[in-house]
Formats: sequence, C-alpha cells, structure tokens
Amino acid sequence: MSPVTPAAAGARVELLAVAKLSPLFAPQLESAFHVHQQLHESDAAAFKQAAPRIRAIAASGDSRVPASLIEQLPALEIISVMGVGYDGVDVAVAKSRGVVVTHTPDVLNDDVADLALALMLATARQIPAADRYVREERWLAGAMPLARKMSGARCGIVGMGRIGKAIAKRAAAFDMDIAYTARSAKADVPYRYLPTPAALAAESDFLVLITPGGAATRKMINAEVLAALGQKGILINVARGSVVDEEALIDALERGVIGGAGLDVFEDEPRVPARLRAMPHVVLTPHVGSGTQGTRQAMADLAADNLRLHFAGQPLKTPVPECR
Ligand code: 8YV
Repeated sequence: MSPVTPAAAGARVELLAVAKLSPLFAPQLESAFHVHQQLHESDAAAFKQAAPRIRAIAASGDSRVPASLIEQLPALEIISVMGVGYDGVDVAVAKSRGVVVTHTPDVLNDDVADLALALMLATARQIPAADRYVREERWLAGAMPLARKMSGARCGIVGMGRIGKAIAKRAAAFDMDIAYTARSAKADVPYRYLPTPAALAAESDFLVLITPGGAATRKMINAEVLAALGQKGILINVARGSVVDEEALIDALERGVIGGAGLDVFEDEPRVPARLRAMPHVVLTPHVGSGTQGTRQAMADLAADNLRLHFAGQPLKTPVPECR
C-alpha cells in the first residue's frame, strides 16, 4: 500500500466523502486530506461554506455523484470511486467541467466472478435451503427434494467485459455451454454471440448479468427476457439492480415463469422487497461481489493512489474510459 501524501505543503486538500467509506479506505484519506464526511447531506450551511474549497470527491461503487452536486463544487478536480461501477457519477458533467473520474477495475474480477458461480450453484443446488434442512432436523423425516444440475448446462452471460470473461472461464471448468450478449461481438472470446438479452435468454439455463448499470441498461432484463429464459431458467445478477425490472422479476418468480434467481444487487439497496425475501427458490446476498478483505484492500489502495497521484501531478492509474 502506498501512503497518500498531501498535495502541497501547508493546508490539506479538502475532500468530500459522499458515502460512508470503507474502513480500509477512510484512514488512508484521513491521514492525507481534510475529509468532509457526507457534509452535503448532514449540514447544508457548513457544506455551503466548505464547497468552494473542495477539490476531491471520494465515493464507492454505489454512490451517487449527480450533476447538482458537481455544480456546487467549483474547485473540484477529481472524483475517485472505490468500485469498478461508476453509474452513479454524472461523468459527462464532470468531464465538461474538467473533473477527472477514476475507478478500480480488474482488482475485483476474481471475487465478483467467484460470487456469480457461488450464486449459480447455491440457487441450482439449493444450498441455503439444504443448510436449513439440516439445522431444522427435517432430514430426520426424510431426504431433501432433488435439485438441479449445473455442470454441462447452458450459461448465458450478459456483458463480456473483464468480469464477464472471468465468469466464462469458471463456467467452462463446469463444462458449461457458454454464450453471451454485449453491445457488439468480441473478437477475443471463443463464445457464441447473440444480439439481444432475449435471444440469449431463450438459449440459456443460467442467465448471468454482469453489464454496467446506467441509462443504457436500465430494466434491460424485463418480462419479455424472463419469459424467454423460461420456467427452468435461473437468473443471476452480480451487476446492478437497475439492470433488472425488479417488479417483473418478482412477478416471474411468483408465477413460475422462471425457475429461480441468485441476486447480489437490488433496485433500492439495502431495501429488498418482502416478496423477494419470502421466496424459497431465490438466493440473496447483500451486494458483496467484491467483498473480501484482500480485494477491498486492493480497491481502497487503488482509489487512494489515484487521489495521491492526481495531487502530485502524476499520471493516474485507472481513469474511467471516458476520461482517458
Ligand atoms: C461495491 C461495486 O459496491 O465495484 C463495484 O462497482 O459495486 C462494489 O464493489 C463497492 O464499490 C465497494 O466500495
């Protein structure tokens, strides 16, 4: 871990933390910056006073940094996101004001892909239900109902970026038949390309979502796609809750239009609809795709490095594609 150093001698650079920062990230910032912790939400008058001096924003993958906030910060230079996703940041407005946006790609690929496979197995083999079966001693009355086989099944991946490729690599080890959809076919992968989520769903047993959030993918997985996935199909979401029409998903699960779902992300986190929580054929995790000690440390270090490099006038490690 490289320590963050203050930009200039004298006064510390002032930074607005727009979310409760990870304990792996916060101390690195506090040792080098004057951190205003969510001041924009807690104290309007104090925020108004500090705003002209704030030169940096620290955020997490699920933070919101809308145009209305960026526009209140005339000295803002950099928004450092501790997360690969930055769909909550208005990058167009940031760019138009000369503000650079950075994120933390690659270091979390393995963990997110691992969780995708874990949710696939957990849903198909009903691991949480099986665990309860043993604990509640229902086994004494007889064997648990049979589950679904994953090895050799058809795996459709929505989004074939870095994490999509890591998921495909793992699915290949389960002898799965892999296909994908993305904005366009990729020359560097051997898997079959289908042009739309619905076309992919129709040929998938597992439909795994790992596409960026934001306007371009909002509610991309709708009733039509779920109908195409079919009554034996399993939906896995390790992307963003916004990618799925959650109401349509709940309806499809309740009516048996699809067979099950493994979900790490939701439309209105951390609130998860009661109807979803009540269903036995759904496996739920609380947005923990990148949630291991080592990976979150690597993400925190990278996010802090980008801030340090910026204020040292050096090239950034991982600006978002729009800012390269
Ligand atoms: C976490 C994520 O939400 O990387 C992302 O885009 O969604 C996650 O890893 C978060 O950013 C951790 O701070």
